[in-house]
Amino acid sequence: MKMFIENEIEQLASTPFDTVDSTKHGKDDIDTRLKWLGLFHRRKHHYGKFMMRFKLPNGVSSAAQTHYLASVIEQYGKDGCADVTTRQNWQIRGVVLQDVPSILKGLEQVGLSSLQSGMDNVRNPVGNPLAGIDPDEIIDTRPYTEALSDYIINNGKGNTSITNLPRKWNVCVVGSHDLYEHPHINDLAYMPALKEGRMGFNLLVGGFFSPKRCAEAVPLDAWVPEEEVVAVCKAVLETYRDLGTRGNRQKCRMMWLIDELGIEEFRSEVEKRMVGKLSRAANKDLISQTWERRNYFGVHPQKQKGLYYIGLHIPVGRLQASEMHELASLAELYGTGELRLTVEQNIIVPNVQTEKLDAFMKEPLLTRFSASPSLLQANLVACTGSQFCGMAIIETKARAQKLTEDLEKTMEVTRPIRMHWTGCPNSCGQVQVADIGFMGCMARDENKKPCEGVDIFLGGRVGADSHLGDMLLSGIPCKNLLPVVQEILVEHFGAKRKA
Ligand code: SRM
Ligand code: SF4
Repeated sequence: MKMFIENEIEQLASTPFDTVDSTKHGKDDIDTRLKWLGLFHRRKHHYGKFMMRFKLPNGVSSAAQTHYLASVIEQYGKDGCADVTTRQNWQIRGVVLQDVPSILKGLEQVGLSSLQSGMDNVRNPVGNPLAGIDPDEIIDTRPYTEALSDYIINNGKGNTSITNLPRKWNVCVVGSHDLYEHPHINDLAYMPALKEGRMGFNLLVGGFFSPKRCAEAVPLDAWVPEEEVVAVCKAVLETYRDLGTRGNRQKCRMMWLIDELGIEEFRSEVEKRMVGKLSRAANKDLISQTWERRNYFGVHPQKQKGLYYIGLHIPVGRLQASEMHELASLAELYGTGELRLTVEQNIIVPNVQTEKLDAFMKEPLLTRFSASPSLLQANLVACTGSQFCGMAIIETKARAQKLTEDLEKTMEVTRPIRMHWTGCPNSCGQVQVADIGFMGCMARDENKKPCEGVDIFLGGRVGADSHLGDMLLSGIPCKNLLPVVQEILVEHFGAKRKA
């Protein structure tokens, strides 16, 4: 943070990479401390190159932002690419240290920040990807996710009071019955709820995934009016910062503190850090328990008459520079330049007028980013995996694509099936929320030789009856996966084999 606030990054960037990497302190800067500035050195699989992660509240990306990020990665040739992440965010790749000061300036000019996006920091605030455009929305989440982000990074200047949390921390604001934001797996989730006629939010706390333990968020029995969204976030974060354990990193997420104190004691610690009393939860939140989660692909009318949003499928969230430029240009030509990123690693183009719809749907880019993806492709999610991630046990993105294509060729399904892949037990690809989840592990082949494999999860739910899935099978070699998944599709999802 000091490097950013006092501009020491200029000095680091002007030192040859090998020189920085030759000392213990320099190595630690490169591999760990730069994560506070959103820079992740890919030492194992992309030496000398950084992944850069941002704050993109609510997943809203303007044309200027999308074009700018594309212009950064295009200078890195085949090393440069971008991903839509499972927190409706952009990540770019190929960044070299010497370019960082100019990239930071460029980011500022387009209103983006990479601050505090890794290590023990608050991650991208997630909101409803259809905020402000959905005829059925309960509340527009954008003002809240933006206010949260502004507080978290102090309007892009850095907020050092919350940059040394016991561990990472996730927040989301729910805006529709669909629960696109996955409130049950965030450390703090705001659920829209009316109390005595006032709009506000009931709070859920403590949802998280980690290799040793996964927990669904629990009610805090607290309600805040909409104007106290930031104040209560600050109070929860300060409670966690002040009281959370800082020992074994497998036991430091906020739920461990909630368990240690008990929910009432945790609540009273939060209340102590607020001005005034914390209200008890409203009797009921505004989420319908019988709502069927909607599909956002294709063309849908917005709440604004004569305007439409179009959901596009981005295969496993990966884009090249030219594709990002093209998407941003399409959004400018047909809409207002804006893109909405989703936690399923897809993109929605909002604000397209009726008379422009036909031409939009004929754009060549839609043959790659389909508006009507197949039932198996549409919700396919895959984390970074071993192509770039040093923690990965297996390759994910290409493998997820290949298996899905093989399943499409051989199976007939009648409803969307959400398949998630994650390269290791950290579960960045959220296998526990998937219909079928694949978590990377080492397995043994028929000759007892170690090979890349997966543990298979089944039965995760999102939406009204959200709950986490359980492991069904363990240690299946990846090369033997096709018949195993075909069988799961038949047995659990009513699929039929093609002739
Ligand atoms: Fe994650 C660490 C990628 C969402 C749980 N995650 C990492 C690192 C930074 C590891 C590293 O240094 O290489 C990965 C960077 C790989 C790369 O090069 O891209 C990484 N995580 C991702 C992304 C990009 C996956 C994706 O393909 O979309 C997601 C970025 C979201 C963002 O924009 O900020 C991502 N990670 C998640 C999620 C999902 C979520 O937030 O809903 C989780 C599980 C939920 C949670 O945290 O409660 C998640 N990531 C982890 C963990 C395990 C945390 C724990 O408490 O044990 C780690 C490892 C760690 O922190 O020690 C980790
Ligand atoms: Fe890397 Fe593991 Fe996260 Fe995948 S789940 S991005 S392999 S840390």
